[in-house]
Amino acid sequence: MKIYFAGAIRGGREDQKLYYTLIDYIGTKAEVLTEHVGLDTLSMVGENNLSDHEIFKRDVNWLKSAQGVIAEVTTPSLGVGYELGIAESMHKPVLCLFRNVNNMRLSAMLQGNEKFFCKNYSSLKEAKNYIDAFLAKVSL
Ligand code: 6IA
Repeated sequence: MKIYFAGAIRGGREDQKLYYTLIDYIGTKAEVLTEHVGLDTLSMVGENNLSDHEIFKRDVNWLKSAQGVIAEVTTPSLGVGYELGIAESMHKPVLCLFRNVNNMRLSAMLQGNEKFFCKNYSSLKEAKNYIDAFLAKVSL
């Protein structure tokens, strides 16, 4: 099963270590197409061996080939929001994971979309449980 993991890059790399941990976990159960999102070598500037247009085309093709999308959406990112819109138009199942921090709330455009599985979590264990439930649904 192929999973597209989405997380902020130019939106901010504060949660990079968390992305790495989640990707590592998902990778024990599925193929993660976008492992680079969790790498500490990918800065806010991003990959420099590909043009923005090449990255866009590659990511849209990966979205096409994925069975599902898992996004860590705590750090707001235009790119992640756009990817989720594309995923919806492709009828892909989408899990949005939002960390409970400082009474922040997830955008209504994600939280209010009944086609998305949006989950708030406070611990890694909780996030992993949501991932397990999502992967079980996607693999049916
Ligand atoms: O707006 P953001 O940069 O935060 O968007 C992040 C999302 O877009 C991630 O989920 C990625 O899948 C995708 N994405 C954005 N930029 C890149 C990238 N390099 N490499 C791979 N995926 C990306 C950044 C640009 C580089 C040529 C300098």
